[in-house]
Amino acid sequence: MGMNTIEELKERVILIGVSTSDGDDTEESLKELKELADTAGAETVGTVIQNREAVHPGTYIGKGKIEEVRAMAFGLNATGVICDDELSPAQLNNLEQELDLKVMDRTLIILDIFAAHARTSEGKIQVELAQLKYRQARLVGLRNSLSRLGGGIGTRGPGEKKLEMDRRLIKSRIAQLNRELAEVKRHREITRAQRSRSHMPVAAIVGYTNAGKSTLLNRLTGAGVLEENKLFATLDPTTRTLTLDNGTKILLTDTVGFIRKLPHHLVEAFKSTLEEAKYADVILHVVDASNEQMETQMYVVYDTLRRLEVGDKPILTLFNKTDREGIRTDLRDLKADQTLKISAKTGAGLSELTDALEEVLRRDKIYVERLYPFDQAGIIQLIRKEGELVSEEYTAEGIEVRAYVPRKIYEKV
Ligand SMILES: Nc1nc2c(ncn2[C@@H]2O[C@H](COP(=O)(O)OP(=O)(O)OP(=O)(O)O)[C@@H](O)[C@H]2O)c(=O)[nH]1
Ligand SMILES: [Mg+2]
Repeated sequence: MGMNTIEELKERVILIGVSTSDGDDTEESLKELKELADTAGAETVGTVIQNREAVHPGTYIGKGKIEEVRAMAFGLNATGVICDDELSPAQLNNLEQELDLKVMDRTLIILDIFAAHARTSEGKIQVELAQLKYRQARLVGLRNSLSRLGGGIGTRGPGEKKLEMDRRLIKSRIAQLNRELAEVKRHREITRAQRSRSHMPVAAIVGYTNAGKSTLLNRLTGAGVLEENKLFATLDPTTRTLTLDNGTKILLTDTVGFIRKLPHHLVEAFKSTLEEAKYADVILHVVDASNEQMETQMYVVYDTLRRLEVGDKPILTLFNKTDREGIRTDLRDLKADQTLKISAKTGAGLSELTDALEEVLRRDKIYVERLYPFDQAGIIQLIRKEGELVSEEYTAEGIEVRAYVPRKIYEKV
């Protein structure tokens, strides 16, 4: 037994959700919260759902339910509760006092997981910023709640080990992080500009967390990105080159997964990472087709893309994990330009995927058949660089070329 015994104690939590209408997704959302809690290292010992017209503005749940949770916590030896929505500062305070337990919310858990998974300096800045913004408004309630166990969820992060609870310090640290982030953003823009000068098309892999995005990138490019049956295994974008059968080189980017109720602090802080999709030529939307919540998850992905103002782009929806038993046969996505069934794990469907990518990227190109005199071989060089040379044949009259060329060089060829 070391000095850190208390910190290593597994937190025992009760999950609390409020259902505001029959048939809403509170139950599913709580299942997901359980996975989040698990990823954050807490053990779920109980679950409570309150049916209420709206969340209680002062205490999240009503008085009777608070009593129930208190008794339950006593019986189950719970150390804390996690509410399935982001608590207001007042709700956090009040509930902490009423329950006499560590009070956490969904946002705090997600922030904690992000904090544990950030690897790059950009990721770390983004997480710390989001954490501080969350803490800023909740100083009192958090201090009481988090001091109860002397560690654990909510106290992890790339920033100060000790909880930074001084308003002024938080403010100046936020300002400093914002400056660092602006710098990082500038770098990212330079990289993007370089990329677009290289004329390589970009495909962004997006999808709900745990859908198999990293597995797909690894399978296609051998990228070696961490793939794990955990939520938010990947936070930092990884980009790799993929050469399609027709010789086109494209950039594939894997990035942070989406989740329902993604805290707006995180959307704000992770904007430059999440926005990878905004600069892509095509979006690969990975869906876990074995998940019962597939439809909600797809909805959340499209909603997040909308929040990020990712405009109209070709979307290929990839129904993944089809190697599993009992996959539905009616897999559809009306928002996608095309859908495919794949297994990132076994590789099934991936050659169809690269074919589909070739086709999509060809779409804004024009097919040309031309005969060039031998002294115009330079044009063929240009086509090879910017477009897709299907064939070239040397004849007596010159070079016969068949190719797809981007609009912007059409005039020149
Ligand atoms: N059976 C099966 N499992 C898969 C397949 N693709 C991914 N998985 C598993 O699903 C889990 C999540 O995969 P990841 O690639 O880490 O998922 P992700 O979308 O990158 O998740 P985050 O980074 O957390 O957002 C891992 O345990 C994978 O092994 C598949 O085609 N079939
Ligand atoms: Mg991943």
